[in-house]
Amino acid sequence: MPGNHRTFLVVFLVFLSAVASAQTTLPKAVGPVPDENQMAWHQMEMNAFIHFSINTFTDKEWGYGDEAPELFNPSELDTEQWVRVLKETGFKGVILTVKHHDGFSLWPTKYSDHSIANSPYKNGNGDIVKELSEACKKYGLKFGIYLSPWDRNHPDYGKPEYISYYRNQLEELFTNYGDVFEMWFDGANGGDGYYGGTNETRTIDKQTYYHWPATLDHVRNMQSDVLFFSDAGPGIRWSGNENGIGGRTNWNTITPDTLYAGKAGIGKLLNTGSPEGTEWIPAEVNTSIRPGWFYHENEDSLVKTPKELLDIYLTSVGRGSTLLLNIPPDQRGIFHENDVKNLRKWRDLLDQEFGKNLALHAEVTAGSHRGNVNTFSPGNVTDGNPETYWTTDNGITTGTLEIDVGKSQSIKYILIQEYIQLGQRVKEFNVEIWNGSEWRTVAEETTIGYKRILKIDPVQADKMRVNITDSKATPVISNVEIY
Ligand code: FUL
Repeated sequence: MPGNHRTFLVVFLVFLSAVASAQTTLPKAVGPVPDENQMAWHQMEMNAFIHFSINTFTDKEWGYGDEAPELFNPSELDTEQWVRVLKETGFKGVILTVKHHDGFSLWPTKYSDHSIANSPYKNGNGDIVKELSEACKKYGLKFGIYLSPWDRNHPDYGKPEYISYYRNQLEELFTNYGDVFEMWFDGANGGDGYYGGTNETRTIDKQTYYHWPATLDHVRNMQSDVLFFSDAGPGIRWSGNENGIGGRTNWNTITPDTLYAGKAGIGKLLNTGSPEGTEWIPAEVNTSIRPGWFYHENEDSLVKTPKELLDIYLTSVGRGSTLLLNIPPDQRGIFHENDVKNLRKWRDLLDQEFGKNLALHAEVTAGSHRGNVNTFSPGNVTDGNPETYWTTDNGITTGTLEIDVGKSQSIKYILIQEYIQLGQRVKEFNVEIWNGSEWRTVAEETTIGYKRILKIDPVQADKMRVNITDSKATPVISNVEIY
């Protein structure tokens, strides 16, 4: 063989082996990816919100800020009852309104008299932030806080001095009660209030008043793992409504530059996110088990039914979001019987609907898989291991997974997960079932994300196909379940 031919052959072989090894290496991440804390948050799936404060005793949703602390007097407060019920029904974390818009603090803050220290509860020696954070530790749930930026009691609200007050309160909360997994800032800010007896209307510039970047840095210096929720993040974004409805198209990415808490008209964008978003800021779906956020006796008959809660589960967790479900303790300081009953029945319903995964260890085939190596084989989506996945060669952005459940069975739900540690990719997919004689399309959807659960009209089938028809890059699917 002449020398130049030999050189060509060697170069060609090196080229071929480079192509082959590129296909057997892990796919590169595409776009923004979740950080470790966000990933842990995705895996929590369901957290509880607890609205409990002076409003519980005045029968209001928004206190004006002039309520006497003496009104706060729960007779049977038991944070362990809250946490036990939440644990039993599948919640992984709890976020408490430690101070709502009325300014009343549930812990004995040094910086204001408008707190539990001046209430009859435990003769002024109570601290509900402590009680709940300890109950969470005991039962293994994560603890989070909602500290309303708006304070209708504080005389300095609207002035620069209030920002120091707000930061001082954050210092107490982030240094005395252990780890805080999520910090919730709501968008309602400014308006009329008591404000130290002036009874006036105070407005603030929502974008600049709180000096958010510096305030968040201040918190990060105390606890670096905390995730900040607000309309636009930076850790977690709002889903744009309070009805429990995550986006049917739901990108975990969004470009936050011009977004801020309380900005009008951004609900739709927050609901769907954007495929080209520059940051990983997933949506949290917050809603209440009752019409209001706080307990009102006249809503005792309006607690959401187990079936309504299942629907909310499907439009939140089932759309790749984390659910934050509010359960407000009553004036006794415990969850009301009706709420507990419906939560438990909802849990039973979830266990019944998602009790047996028909796809677990089922046989799976795909048109192709990356590098033709086992590491990326289609069987990874039914192996019950969230760390393994099926993916394709670079440049291939479509693909079909065919799952054989062995015999004809009734199918009602299909659950699919992307391996989002490598970015969210799938833009469009559909599901077909084999009814014995032909393939029939039962769902046509857009995004998958951390988890997608599709409810279909129950059908008898023995085979199912998930067809990825468009993706930002090679699809990376870690899990498929069938119920
Ligand atoms: C809103 C507040 O105004 C409501 O009272 C409630 O706390 C809800 C979760 O956030 O912004």
